[in-house]
Amino acid sequence: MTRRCTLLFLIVILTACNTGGPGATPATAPPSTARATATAPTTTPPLPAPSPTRTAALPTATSTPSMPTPTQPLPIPTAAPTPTTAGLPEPRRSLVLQLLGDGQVIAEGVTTEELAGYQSEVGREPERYALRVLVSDGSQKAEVAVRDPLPHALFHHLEMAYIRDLDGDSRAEATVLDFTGGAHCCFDYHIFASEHNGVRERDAFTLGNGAIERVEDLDGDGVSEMVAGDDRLALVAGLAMAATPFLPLVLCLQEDKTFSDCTARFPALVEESAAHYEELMASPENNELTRQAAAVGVYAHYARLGRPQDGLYRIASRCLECLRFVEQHRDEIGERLRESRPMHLEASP
Ligand SMILES: [Ca+2]
Ligand SMILES: [Ca+2]
Repeated sequence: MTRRCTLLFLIVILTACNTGGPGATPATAPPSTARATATAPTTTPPLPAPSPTRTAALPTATSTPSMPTPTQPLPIPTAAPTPTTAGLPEPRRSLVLQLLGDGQVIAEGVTTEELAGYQSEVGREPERYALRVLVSDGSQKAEVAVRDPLPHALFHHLEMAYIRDLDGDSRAEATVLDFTGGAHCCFDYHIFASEHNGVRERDAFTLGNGAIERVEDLDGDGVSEMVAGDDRLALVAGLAMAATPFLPLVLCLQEDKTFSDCTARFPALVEESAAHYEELMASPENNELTRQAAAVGVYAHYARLGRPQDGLYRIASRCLECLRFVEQHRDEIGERLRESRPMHLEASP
């Protein structure tokens, strides 16, 4: 009875093998070579991939630039770039400068340097021409109001200075620099954000001779600050422009999404900058003018922190002649310190 059962069982198995029935494949484990070929496509795509693409690319060999592109991108997607683009779709921001003649776009570029060829023509009949500066996020555009009229505006230098998140929502804003040179020197900034209703200008300000040096979250609250140069002491006390001490200026985002001076919240940064001027002031190798200018810097830094006496004490202990100079111009320095930065410009409509 049991022998007949075993025989029947064997017959069933044999017929299953011959017909290649559904139970056959999982039951009979594939030979090691077969397993290797079967698993190859899933486990080792990077290995066989380069050679097939190389041969596949051969027919298009006439277009030589396409050759390196298909072979190179293969390893790249497995690296860092893919996860970053997998997040929120980040707008593709760019700057577009259009020169209009009688209302029509006659030239387009990214910088005024690219439109330089039209300067003399525009200079002859400026009223016929207009410069349109646009910030694009890939789908929407907004206009940047350039302060100077033509033909002077063609001598500006416009660039996308920063594409950084300025309000902590993980989406970058575009900070456009309009370096005006000439009449209203020099560093104008326009900040644009992509919002539900298009690209909007959030703030526009000028820093005079001071530029934004970096964008960084100084206090770790998740929102970046802008660290700029503060030129409020330019030519103070009869000092030459080159000798003018620059103060640090920190700009913080306000509730209304504009930026305002919050330097006093970062005393360490101000003291670090003051130390630089203190060194210049104390060094006997420097001439009298340099030391006096540096002393103005030392005083102004501490005055900005609400501790003018600290500044005077430091000057007195390292350069007594400098103290006399600062005392002599203290009112004028004080007046400059009461100025406000940044100077806001009228935002674009
Ligand atoms: Ca943002
Ligand atoms: Ca911050």
